[in-house]
Amino acid sequence: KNMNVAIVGATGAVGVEILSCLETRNFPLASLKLLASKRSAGKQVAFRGQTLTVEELTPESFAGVDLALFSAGGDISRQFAPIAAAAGCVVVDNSSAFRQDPDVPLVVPEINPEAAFDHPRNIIANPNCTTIITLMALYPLHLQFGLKTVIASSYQAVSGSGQQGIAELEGQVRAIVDGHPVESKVYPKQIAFNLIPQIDNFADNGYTKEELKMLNEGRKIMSLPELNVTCTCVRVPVYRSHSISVVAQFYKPVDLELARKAFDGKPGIALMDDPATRTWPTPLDSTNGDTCYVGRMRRDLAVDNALNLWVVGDQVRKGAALNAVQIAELLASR
Ligand code: A2P
Ligand code: 11C
Repeated sequence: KNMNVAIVGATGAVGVEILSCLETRNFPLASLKLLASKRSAGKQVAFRGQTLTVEELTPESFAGVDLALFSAGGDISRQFAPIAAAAGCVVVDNSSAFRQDPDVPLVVPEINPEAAFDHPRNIIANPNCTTIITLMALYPLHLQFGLKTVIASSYQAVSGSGQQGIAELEGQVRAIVDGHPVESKVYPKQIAFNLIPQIDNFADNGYTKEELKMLNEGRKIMSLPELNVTCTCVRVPVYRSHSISVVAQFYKPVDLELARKAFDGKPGIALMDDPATRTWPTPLDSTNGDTCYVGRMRRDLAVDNALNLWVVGDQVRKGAALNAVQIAELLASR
């Protein structure tokens, strides 16, 4: 059925991409409301040949709205998602605020679509971007061999920090090339021509919260409570698309040909893997696209029953906006 939809954080990096996904995928809309902070109220945005005006988010914003796609950060979600839900609106929330709530499903449509329909709090959580992209590659292999342990390092683009992350990288590159002093506001150190081995805050065990999302969200999405995950998340001076280097250990013996075939016909994920022709995916290959790519797949030499692989995906798209819109499409289909 056609739905009355609101985007909360419509002017942000993810919000703009949600708008684009709704447009290009021909989402069945009855109406669309764009919500952001007071700063953006009155801003005009083109959509399907019409002009929409951004409105300030208030507790009254959700009257008559069936579905709200939230992407304005955890604080806004914590404050406004329950208000929207109480108004009878189903929330698809991009923040980490509700992901571990047992009454909030955490959904990747290619993996656990049925979970989207069991949402007692009227809130559905969209997983962390690095987790979504990694699982897009690991889930087909899990179905084949049974996933036991994941050892990963991520290479995460600055757009994961929103528009301000993009602006900081661009500003620093310009400053350095022009010989001006570098200013860091978003990141604790210079990101241009550098790497930062901390994403999100530290937990007590020395891991960052971003790293623990891969563990906790991976277990919940794939219903694998025993899954072992260890991860180091690194910010890299790339505008867009996250990359993940993964060693995945399985219960069953792995076979490389079977592993390659595991991706045949699977939506949203494709092999880009041919050493003979130097074929492997880079962040630029997935940027602005819907598909995640796997390359460099090989039997791991150090870990038993394991595959070593390289995954890339557009984290603004499949890692956030597209996944949220796919969840919305599931809801609209019933
Ligand atoms: P605004 O553009 O008006 O600041 P990003 O992740 O790219 O930084 O974007 C964050 C999004 O969240 C933007 O759309 C931003 O709107 C929105 N946002 C930030 N603070 C608020 C707020 N207090 N109320 C509503 N929306 C907000
Ligand atoms: C980043 N992955 O690249 C983060 C942004 O839990 O969804 C999104 C954080 C999250 O900084």
